[in-house]
Formats: sequence, structure tokens, C-alpha cells
Amino acid sequence: PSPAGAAPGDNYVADDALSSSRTRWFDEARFGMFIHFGTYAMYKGQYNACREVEWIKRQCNIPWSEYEAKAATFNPASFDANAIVQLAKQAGQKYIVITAKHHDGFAMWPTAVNRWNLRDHSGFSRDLLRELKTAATANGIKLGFYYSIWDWHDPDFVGNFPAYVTKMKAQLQELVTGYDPAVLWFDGEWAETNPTNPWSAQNGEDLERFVHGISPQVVINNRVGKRRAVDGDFGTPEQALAGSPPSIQLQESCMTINNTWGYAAWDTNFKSPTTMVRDLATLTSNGANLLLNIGPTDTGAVTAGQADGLRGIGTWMAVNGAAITGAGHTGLVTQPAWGRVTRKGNKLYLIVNSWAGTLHLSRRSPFTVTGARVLGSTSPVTVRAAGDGYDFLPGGGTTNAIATVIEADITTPA
Ligand code: FHN
Repeated sequence: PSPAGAAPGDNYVADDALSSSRTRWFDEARFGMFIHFGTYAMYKGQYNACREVEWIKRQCNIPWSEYEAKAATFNPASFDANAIVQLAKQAGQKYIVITAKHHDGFAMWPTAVNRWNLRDHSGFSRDLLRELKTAATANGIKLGFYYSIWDWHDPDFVGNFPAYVTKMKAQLQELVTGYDPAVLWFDGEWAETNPTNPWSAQNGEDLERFVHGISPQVVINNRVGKRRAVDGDFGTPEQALAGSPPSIQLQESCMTINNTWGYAAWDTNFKSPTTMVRDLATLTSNGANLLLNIGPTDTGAVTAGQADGLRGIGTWMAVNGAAITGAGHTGLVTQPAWGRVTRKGNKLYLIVNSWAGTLHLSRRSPFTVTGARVLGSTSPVTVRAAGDGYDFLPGGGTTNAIATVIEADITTPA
């Protein structure tokens, strides 16, 4: 598709126009796993009467001496990189982004920059990021790192900011050269909730240049700078569904599988696979990605509640993944009340949430349907030109409790 061929108001090109060869894999992936894992998991979401999670140090006023003493005994022996990668793969996720360093400044890899890290401070000899990288690569999954610019632990963050930036760059150099991440997912650059944060738009530009100077391929999120809408490669709406194009950059919504990012024993409010699949379908139809977060326990284990949710999505993806992976905004149709429609080349995917007899699809731009089938089913689909588009009459009724997908072949005018 080309901008010249687009009808007024037809934004199909937005995806392609925003995606370069560097970011294409990201634009096609659509679904990734976010992992919030650090020493904060040891509190299981509670410090005395105070309930907090990855912000527990700050929000519950835990003295550094106490937080550090507890972190010294951090022993995530049950972290199983292979199992996590298999879970992601089974769910249909194409990439993983894990917290290398959150706001508490604790590095999950053996950094040489300071001793506030899993090996030197906690005496844990394994390198979990290395294990995850190895497992991910072996399974065709991309690995990215979350890195918090805001650092509560390093006194230089407020005392001597240039010195802090030098150390931050040294850590990023370690991560990029040592682990070749596909994504760097920055956070903690914002001004609103942290007026003392000296990070600026200029710092963001400088950091992007620095990272791409080491590895031009790294895909970077917009939280590298304070301007958000123009920084990095992709926007990062949080706990919200990214809207449909036009947009000035690629979009990835990050959402929690329950209510919290890190592990909280009390948070068992897991989203249902149906809710998550429908969010994924909406995002795909908007040309956006979903980065779905899990928070392993203090031992590094993924809880049954989190794993079950991912497996539920995976069961749906195993049959219907073609409607998501590599698919995007159609620009050709009005999104129907009965579900969402995505497009991949000359195929439309009708993701049917509620199946109430005839399914009408309204055309916004010309195309012709030449055939249709239900994914995972042999029941025939009758297609009829009707009104401003087409009616689809699937013979078999509801075949998937979450959402039934009709794959339609289309031709568009040259
Ligand atoms: O403060 C963090 C929070 O802990 C979490 O990491 C999320 C994920 O997008 N980002 C920040 C809040 O915007």
C-alpha cells in the first residue's frame, strides 16, 4: 500500500510508513511478554501494613540499610529461563522485555559499574539475563531490556547528575555489547510525578545516539526522552489500548496480567484469556502491539495464575495466530460491533467476539472478497455482497469460546 493509493481518512499506510527495516520485526510481532523482576519481589507486595510492589522501597519508606540487607539474601533459584521462553512461545508472544534495572537501581546482571547487583550484592552466581538471552535466541524469541533512567539508589542521580549519566551509559554499554538486546525499554524519565528528575529531552536525544552508536539495530521506546510523542521508535500507552492510526510512531500498549507489575501475593485479580485476546485483537486492528506483563515471585517462579492466563491465550493463538502475528490495521473497513478486523496482505481476519447470525462488514475503501474460511474449522462460510459491504454467513456457528476467526481472501484495486 502507498500513501498515494489511500482513500481520504484511510490510514492503512500509517503502519508501513512508520516501520523501517530496523523496526519491521517489532511491527510484525504484535505480542510480547513484559517481566518485572527484582529484589522488590521479596516483599511479595507488603511491608508491615503498607501494600506496594516494585515501588515498595519508596512508598513504604523502607530504610536503605534494611532494603539492602534483604536484597543481600535474594536467591531467585527457581528462575527458569527456558520455561519462561516456552511460556511466551506457547502464548504466541514474539519478544520478551525484562527489567534489567528498575527504579531501585538494582542491576539484574553482573554489572562492573557498581556492586548493587544480583551477583555482587546478593551473591547469586547465575546470570539470569544471559540465561534468558540464550533460551530466547534458541527459540526465535527476541529479548529486550527495561532500564530505569530514574535511580533511587545512586546518590549521584540527585547529587551529581553528569556523573550518574556516565555510569548509566557504562551500564547500557554492558547491556548492549554483552547481550545484544533487540529492544531497550526506558522508563523513569518523566517529569510530572518526579519534579526533581533532571532528565531532559536533550539527554534523551543524546542517549538514543549513544545506544545506536553501539548498535544501530536496537529498537527504543519513547520514554527515552521527556517529549514522549517524538522520542524513540514506539509509543508506550500504559494500561490503555493504543488507538488506531494516524500516529507519528509505532505503538505498544503495556498492560499487567493482574493489577500489579511486580509480584504481589495478594494480587490474584488475573485477567481472563478472553479479555486479553480481545485486547490483543483490538490492538492489532489498531496496528499496535501488546506487551503483557508478568511478575515472577521472589524465587523467580511464574505463578500458576499468570501461567494459566498465558496458556489460555496460547490455546487461542495456536489456531488463530494468523489474525495477530504480522497483521495490522486494515484501513478498508469500519470496525464492527461484533468484533475486530485485522489485515495481512490480501487477507482480512474477522475476529468474531459475538456470533449472532449474519456478520456484516462495512467497506470504507474498495475491495472484493474472493473466499472465506473459519480458522480451525471445516465449516463453510457463505459470503454475499450486501449494502455497503459484505455479509458473512458461517455454517458452523460459534466454534471458539473466546473469538472465532474468519479468514477472508481479498483483492484491492490496483
Ligand atoms: O513506575 C513504573 C512502574 O513501576 C512500571 O515499571 C511501569 C511499566 O510501564 N512504568 C512506570 C510507571 O509509568
